[in-house]
Amino acid sequence: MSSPVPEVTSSALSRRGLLRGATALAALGATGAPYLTRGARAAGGTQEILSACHWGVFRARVQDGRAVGIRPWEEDPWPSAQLRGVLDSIYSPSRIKYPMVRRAWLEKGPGADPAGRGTDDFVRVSWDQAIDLVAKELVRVRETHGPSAIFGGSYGWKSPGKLHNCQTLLRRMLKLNGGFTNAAGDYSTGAAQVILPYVTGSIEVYEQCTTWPNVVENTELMVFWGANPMNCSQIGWHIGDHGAFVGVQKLREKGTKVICIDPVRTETCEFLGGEWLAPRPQTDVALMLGIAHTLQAEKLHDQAFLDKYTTGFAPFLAYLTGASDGVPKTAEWASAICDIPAATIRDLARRFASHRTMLALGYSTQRQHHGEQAPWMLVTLAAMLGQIGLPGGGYGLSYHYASGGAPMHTSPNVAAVTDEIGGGTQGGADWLGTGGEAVIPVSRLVETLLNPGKVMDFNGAKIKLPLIKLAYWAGGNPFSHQQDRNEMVRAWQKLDTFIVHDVQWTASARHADIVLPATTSYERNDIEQLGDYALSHIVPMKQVVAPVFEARNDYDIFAAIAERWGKGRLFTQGRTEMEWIRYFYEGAKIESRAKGMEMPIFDVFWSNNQALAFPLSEEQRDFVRHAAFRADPLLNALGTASGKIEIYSKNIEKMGYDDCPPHPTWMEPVERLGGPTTKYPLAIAANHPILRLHSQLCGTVLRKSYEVAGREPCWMHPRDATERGLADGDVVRVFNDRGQILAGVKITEVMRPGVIRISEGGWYDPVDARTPGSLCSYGDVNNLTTGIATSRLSQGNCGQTAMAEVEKYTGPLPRVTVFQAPAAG
Ligand SMILES: Nc1nc2c(c(=O)[nH]1)N[C@H]1C(S)=C(S)[C@@H](COP(=O)(O)OP(=O)(O)OC[C@H]3O[C@@H](n4cnc5c(=O)[nH]c(N)nc54)[C@H](O)[C@@H]3O)O[C@H]1N2
Ligand SMILES: Nc1nc2c(c(=O)[nH]1)N[C@H]1C(S)=C(S)[C@@H](COP(=O)(O)OP(=O)(O)OC[C@H]3O[C@@H](n4cnc5c(=O)[nH]c(N)nc54)[C@H](O)[C@@H]3O)O[C@H]1N2
Ligand SMILES: [Mo]
Repeated sequence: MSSPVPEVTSSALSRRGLLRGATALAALGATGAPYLTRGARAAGGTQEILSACHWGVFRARVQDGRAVGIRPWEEDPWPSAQLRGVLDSIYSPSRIKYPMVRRAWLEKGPGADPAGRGTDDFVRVSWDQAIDLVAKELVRVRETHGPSAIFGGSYGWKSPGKLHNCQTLLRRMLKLNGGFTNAAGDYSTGAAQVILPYVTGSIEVYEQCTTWPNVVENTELMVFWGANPMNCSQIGWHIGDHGAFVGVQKLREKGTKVICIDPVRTETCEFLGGEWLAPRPQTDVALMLGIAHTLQAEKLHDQAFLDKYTTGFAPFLAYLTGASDGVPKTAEWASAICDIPAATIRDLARRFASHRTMLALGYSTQRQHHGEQAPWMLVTLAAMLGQIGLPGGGYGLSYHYASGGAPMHTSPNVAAVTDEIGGGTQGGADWLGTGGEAVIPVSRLVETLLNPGKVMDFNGAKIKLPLIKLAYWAGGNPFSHQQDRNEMVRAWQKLDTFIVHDVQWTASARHADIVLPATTSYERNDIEQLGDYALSHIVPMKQVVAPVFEARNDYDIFAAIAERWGKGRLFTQGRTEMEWIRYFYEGAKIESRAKGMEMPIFDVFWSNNQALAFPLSEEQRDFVRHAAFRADPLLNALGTASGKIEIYSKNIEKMGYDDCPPHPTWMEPVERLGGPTTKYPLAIAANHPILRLHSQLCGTVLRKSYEVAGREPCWMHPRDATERGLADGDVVRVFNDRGQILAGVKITEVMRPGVIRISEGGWYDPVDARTPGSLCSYGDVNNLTTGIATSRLSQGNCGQTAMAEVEKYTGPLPRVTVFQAPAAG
C-alpha cells in the first residue's frame, strides 16, 4: 500500500529567516560563514566534513589528515563564538597523548602517597599495561570492599552522540564487574528538579516552555530572572541549535518590554535594552515575597485561579501576611533584605499584574543555600498572577538553557547505547540515571568520602553513605565542577585509586592515578539529534580526523577492559562503531514511517554530508505550557499529590526538614551580601562562562581573548575597585576561609556594587599541590564556594554561595602551568 509519505529532505534549502547575529559575527571576526583557520590556508586536496558538537553543527576542512578550518553550518541561525576553540582543542598543548600512571601508585600500589596527587609525577605506560592495571584494580576493589566501593557516578558534560556516551559506557563496563555506586541528579538543577515535582508534578527545568513564537506574539512583559539566554544557549546537551537566539532577536524586533533581575547587567539585558534590577544575590525569595505581599494587599492577585488550580494558598497567605510568624512580608521588609527600593517592588507587582507577564527563571537562584525556595516561590508568584497556561504568560524554567522554547519538530527518537548489559538502546533523558549498587546525591561525593557509614537525609529517604575506595571518571571534570576545592582535595586522599579518561590534562586528570587518553568526538563517528527541545534534525557526527597520538575511543577502552574479564562481547554485542550507528538510525527510520515520514536509507544519509531535516507543525510552534491543565484541571491533572499546583506540600511537611519547610519560605543562607553574620564583603557570581563550556575549551586559543594578566578575569564595579586601590589588569588575590585564587581585574559598570563575577570552569592550578589551601594561580572559583548542600530535601550543590575579599597581589607571581601537559605526558 502506498499512502503519500512526505519525504524528509536533507536540508539543502535554508530555512533561516533571520540574519546571523551581529555579536556572533563580531566574535568570529569576519562576515559570511568564515573558516576559522589554524595554520596554513588550504589549497587543493581538501575535504569538507559535516560534524557536530555541543556548540552546534559545523563543517570542518581537512587537509592531509589535519583539520585546518571550521565553519558553522550554513543553517545555524546564531553560531557560537566558542566553535573556534573546538578546532584548537584537537591539537592544543594540553591534549593527553599517552596512557599515564602516577609514579607512587605504579611503584607502591593503590593508596600510595595520596597527598602526591596533582604533583604531575607521571610515568608513561603502554596501552596493554594500562588496561591490565585498570581491569585488575577494579576486581581487587570489588573483591576487597564490595562493588559499592567503586564510584561510577562520573558526572559531567562529556560529548554528545548516541554511541560514544562515555558515562553510559563506563557504567555498562562497571556492571560487568558486578556493580558500582551511582549518583543521582545533576549540578545544574539539583534543588529545582527535586522540589518542583511536589509543586507542579514535573521537573520543569528540562521541560518545554511556552514557545518563543508564542512569547513574541503574546507576552507584554518579559522578565529574565537570573536568566541569560544570550550566553547560556550557546550550547546544547545534545547539539546546540541556537533557537533561543532567534526568539530573543524577534523579541527585540517586536520591542517587547524586558526586565532583567540579576546582579550582572547581562548580555541578554544589553542586547534587549532591558530594564536592569540588581538585588543582592541570594535574596530573590525575599524580593518575590515582597511582590506577592503587594499583590495580595492591593487585591491584584487572581483568587479564582488560586481556588481552581492550586492547593495550600491559605497557610502560605498566613506566612505572607505575618499571621503565622508575626512578620508581614511587605515591600519594605523585602527591600531591607534584597536592597531594591520598596516603591520599585510595589511597582513590579502592579506591572506584573497589569500585563501579560512571562517569568523566565534561570538556574543560579536554586544553586544556592536553600535553593529549593526560589523556583517554588516563582511558581507561587505566577499562580497569584493567574496567567499560567495562557499564551505568553506564566513561567518558564528553560528559556536560558539549551534553547528551551524553541519549537519542537515532529521527529523520531534516535535510540542510544544503554548501561543495561545485553541492552542496546534507550530513549529519553540520561542525566537522572540510577541503577548502581548504591546511589548518592551527585554533589555529595566529598561528604561521602569523609563520612562513610553516615546516614543522610535525601528527599524523604535515609541513605547510608557507602565506603568508596575507587573513583572512575569519564566525561566530567570534578576538580572543576565540585565546590570547596580544598575540602575535596582532603577527601580525595581517602581513595586508593582515581581513574580518569579525558582528552585534556584537566585538573582531574592531573589528580588521577591512572590517566587514559580519549578521542574527541571529532576523531570518531556518531549520530545525534539537533537541539534538546527543537529536535529538528538528525545529524551525522562524522569523524573529522584520525585519533591523535595514542588516543582511543572510550568505547574501545571499556571493551578492552571487559575483554580482560572475558566479557568483551557482552560489552560490544559484537557490533562495530558503524554497525551501532546504523542500528540506531534504522530504529528511527521505522518510528519515522509510523509517523508518516520516510527517511532515506542509512547509506544515503551517511554519505550525504548533510543534516536530515524534520517538519514543524503549527501546533508545536504555538505550544503553551500548562494550557491543557488550565483548560481541564481534572482531565489533565498535574502529577502532584492533589493534582493541582501545591503552594503547600503535605508530603514535604511529613519529612519535617527545618531547612525545607512545607511552603515557600525566606531563610537566611549561610552567607550572603548584607547578611547578618557574613564575614567577607563581596558576593561572588560564579556564573557560567561566556567563552567556555564549564572547563571545556579553557586550554584553547579562546582564553587569549578573555584572560587578564594570564589569569581568569574577576569583573568588579568601579566603586569596589577604587575602595581597594585596584586598576584594570591588576592581579588580585581573591580569598576567604575556604581558599584563595589569583585573578585578573576587569572593572565594569555591568556589575552590581558588592558583587564580583568569576566564572566557573577556570582550570585549577595549585602552586603547591601537596598543601590543601594553596594558592590557585589561574583562578578556579570553586576554591571559594561552599561545599554545603542546598537542604536535606535535595542535597543539591551551592555553587552560587560564596563571599570573599579581594586584594592587590604584591608577591612574586607564580607561573600558570596548567595549560601545558605534565613533563612525561
Ligand atoms: N561554582 C560553580 N560551580 C559549578 C557551576 C556553577 O554555576 N558555579 N555549575 C555546575 C554545573 S551546572 C555543571 S553542569 C558542572 C559542569 O561540570 P563538568 O560537566 O564536569 O564540566 P566540563 O568542563 O564540561 O567537563 C567535561 C569533561 O569531559 C571531557 N570530555 C568531553 N568529551 C569527552 C569524551 O568523549 N570522553 C572523555 N573521556 N572525556 C570527554 C572534557 O574534556 C571535560 O574535561 O559544573 C558545576 N559547577
Ligand atoms: N556559555 C555557556 N553556556 C552554558 C554553559 C556554559 O558553561 N557556558 N553551561 C550550561 C549549563 S550545564 C547550565 S546548567 C546552564 C546554567 O544556567 P544558569 O545557572 O542559569 O547560568 P548562570 O550563568 O550560572 O546564572 C545565570 C544568571 O544568574 C545570575 N545570578 C547569579 N546569582 C544570582 C542571584 O542570586 N539572583 C539573581 N536574580 N541572579 C543571579 C548571574 O549573574 C547570571 O547572569 O548554562 C548552560 N549554558
Ligand atoms: Mo549544568
